[in-house]
Amino acid sequence: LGSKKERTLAMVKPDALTRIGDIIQTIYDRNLILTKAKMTKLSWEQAADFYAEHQSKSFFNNLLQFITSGPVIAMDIMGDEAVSTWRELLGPTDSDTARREATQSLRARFGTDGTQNAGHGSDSLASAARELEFFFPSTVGRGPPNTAKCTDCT
Ligand code: DGI
Repeated sequence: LGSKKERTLAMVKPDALTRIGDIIQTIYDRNLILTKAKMTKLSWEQAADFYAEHQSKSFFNNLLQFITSGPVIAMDIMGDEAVSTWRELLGPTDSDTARREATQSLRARFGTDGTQNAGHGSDSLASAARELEFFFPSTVGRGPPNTAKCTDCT
């Protein structure tokens, strides 16, 4: 009643990769459904594309250095207001700020600082669409269909 089913792109950054178990537990505890996951190491060019909106920022190089320093895990998560719910689970951008808050968050638990902050979440439905396509490109027109049916992942 009144709730909006959404999907969002969640990404576990290199500093929190070993905490993937706790992070997936947190997703399920909040009634979000993990429908796809992929571990990959981004090239510098891919990272610059993903974070293109920040290219003029002072922290852009540090951000790319960090995000390309090791593998990331991209996840397609679905549920009621998934975009804002996942960002709420992440907490404030700066992990140290997150640790000063009363409520626990993933960045408070697993982040390091303002750059190494454990995770990413799309900030709008439009960003989610773009970022989901970035990590999980539509297979239409890309060769033979995948015959492995997933009934509850679309
Ligand atoms: O959506 P968020 O990840 O919370 O934050 P954002 O989209 O404004 O910035 C993307 C990432 O860039 C963020 O997760 C960490 C990094 N970043 C943002 N603002 C700063 C920053 N890094 C540093 N060092 N300093 C900043 O002010």
